Amino acid sequence: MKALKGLFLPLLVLLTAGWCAAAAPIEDGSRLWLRLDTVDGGGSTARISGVAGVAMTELQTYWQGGPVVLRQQKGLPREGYTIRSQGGKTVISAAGKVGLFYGASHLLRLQATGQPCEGLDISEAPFYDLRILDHWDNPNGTCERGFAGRSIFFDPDPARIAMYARANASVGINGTVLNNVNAKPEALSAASLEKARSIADQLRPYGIRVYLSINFASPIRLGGLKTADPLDAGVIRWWKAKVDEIYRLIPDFGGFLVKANSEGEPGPQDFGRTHADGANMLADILRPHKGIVMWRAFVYKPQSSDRANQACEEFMPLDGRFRDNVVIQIKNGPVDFQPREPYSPLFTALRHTSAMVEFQLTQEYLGAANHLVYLAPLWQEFFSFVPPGSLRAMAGVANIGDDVNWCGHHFAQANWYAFGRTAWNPSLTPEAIATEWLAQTFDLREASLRDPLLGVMLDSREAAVSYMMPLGLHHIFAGNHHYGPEPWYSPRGLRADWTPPYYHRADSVGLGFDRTLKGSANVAQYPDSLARLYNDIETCPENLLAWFHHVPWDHRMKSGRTFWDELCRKYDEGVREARRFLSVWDAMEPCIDARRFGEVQRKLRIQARDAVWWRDACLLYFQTFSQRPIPPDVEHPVHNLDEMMRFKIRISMYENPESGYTK
Ligand code: BDP
Repeated sequence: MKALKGLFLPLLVLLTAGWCAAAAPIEDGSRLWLRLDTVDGGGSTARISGVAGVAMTELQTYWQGGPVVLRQQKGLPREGYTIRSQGGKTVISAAGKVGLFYGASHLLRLQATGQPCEGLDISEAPFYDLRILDHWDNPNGTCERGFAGRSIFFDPDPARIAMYARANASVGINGTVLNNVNAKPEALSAASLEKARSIADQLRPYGIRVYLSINFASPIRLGGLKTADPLDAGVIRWWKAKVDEIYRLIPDFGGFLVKANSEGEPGPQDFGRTHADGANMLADILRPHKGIVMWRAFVYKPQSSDRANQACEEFMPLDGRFRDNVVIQIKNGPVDFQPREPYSPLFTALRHTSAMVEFQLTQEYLGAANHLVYLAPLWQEFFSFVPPGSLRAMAGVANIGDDVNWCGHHFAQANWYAFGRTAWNPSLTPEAIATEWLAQTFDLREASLRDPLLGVMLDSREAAVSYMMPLGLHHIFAGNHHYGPEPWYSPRGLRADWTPPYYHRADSVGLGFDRTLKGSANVAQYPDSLARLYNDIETCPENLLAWFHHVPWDHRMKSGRTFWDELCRKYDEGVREARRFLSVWDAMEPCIDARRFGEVQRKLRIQARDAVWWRDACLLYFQTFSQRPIPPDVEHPVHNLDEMMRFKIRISMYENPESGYTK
């Protein structure tokens, strides 16, 4: 079926390409999905009436239709809105100005996606109160795991910040953490706070609140105190003064994000206290200002038990001991933003503590800004295990930088867009969101033109899993920068859990991490029905097999093939998919403006080459353990293992690799 798709869809696009708008003007992607032409101001002023503010400006600038009335109305949900067609007018009502902007954005989206703008009777309210982007931006302007240039907050350009605000609000994002979770104490210096104030002032009209990541040792490293013990009176006084200072500058400041006792960052445990002691101290100080604490559960120690077990081990004894303005921020999976992980069992284990999910939009483990990977299907998979209603909020690690097109890859913008839309309404399907995005971003409204590309987006995450780490494999990335395969990476002296062999455990018997009751017992952290399912190699979903089991090379898969043969086939399938994506895109050339077409094509070529690199490196390396041939119907490696092992990309965690393996 896939092969057929590969053959016919590009052909279909070619045949229908005649319907594309004639040679679209060059675009650089800087307008994101907000590409409506501006209308001439004069006539529109009269057409848009009612409450003045950003909603009115937005409509005056972009709305092409008939009269719109903006109305403030009590009794509607805080950020919700209604849109009704009444007597030849469109009436947008909301409790406040932000709701009006959301309503205006909805109306403009209908226009931009070519949907009817008459006979409207729409009523919307966000699913989550908090829909927040976490920027991993450093005081020196670099972005940790950022692949789209430098921080937009470093030397903020007001026009750029205004566009950032509009873009976020257009999809309902209402919070932003300005700095890296690996926070420097100077994030709270007077100069940084002044900068945060200025950004907060620019974001406020669009309903976006500002938050900061803090370094738990700030009282020592910034305040000159001897301790940062959360129960120490002097420390509490220091934090209180700091919080008061922040709220004097930013009266609607949202609160703190805290990475504590994790990967070398300081935390309450350094002073013999618990995560709850640390979080509650801050929460009590923030409470009078209505601020919150997002306390991360991303904790693991070297040389102790299975890394996947550790968040539950640390946080379950504290369940119910956190203040109600503390939310535990948990990565979707128990290890670290891998192409596929089961959900983190902490979500279903916590009973008396608020939790929020942290997704990663920036593609640290998904080909950086070089690979097209649409993430909404990954989020949907997560929500099929963790009901959206069991969470208090949704956070996404931003993929935004000062690159002209914001995200490095034009299609990475779709992940920013989809994040906002999903946080607004988690029941929107990945397909519906991508359809909206393609119509707005590339003017692809015609199903025959859009659908092949929509298919690429929807299949892209599974393809990346296939060419990188299928069947439950995980964390076999190159060291440090995490771009490309290095399943053999194991420098002497490095903590084991920072090396791929810790995760894949390849040996002559098989491949994968035994997390069953006979192994690390990670399965026991899941609800009983799932624990049983995962514990048994015969019932464990095959896409998580090597996550939960050390799978014998000759284990029979549902297809009847051995595990080794299936692994080879999956890797190869991923390569074929990546090539198909390129051919679908190539056929779109008549429909896409030249600049964006060329830029995406260049990236898709890198992706297809990288897929081969992944397949060859992993299969050749694992073959040294399996000692089995690569099946004849699978494309054989074009590289050899020595070549692959010698190849190193030398980049830091702050840049996008120019290209992958090119030989
Ligand atoms: C890992 C990243 C690292 C982050 C860390 C975190 O490699 O750069 O600081 O997660 O989320 O994925 O704290």
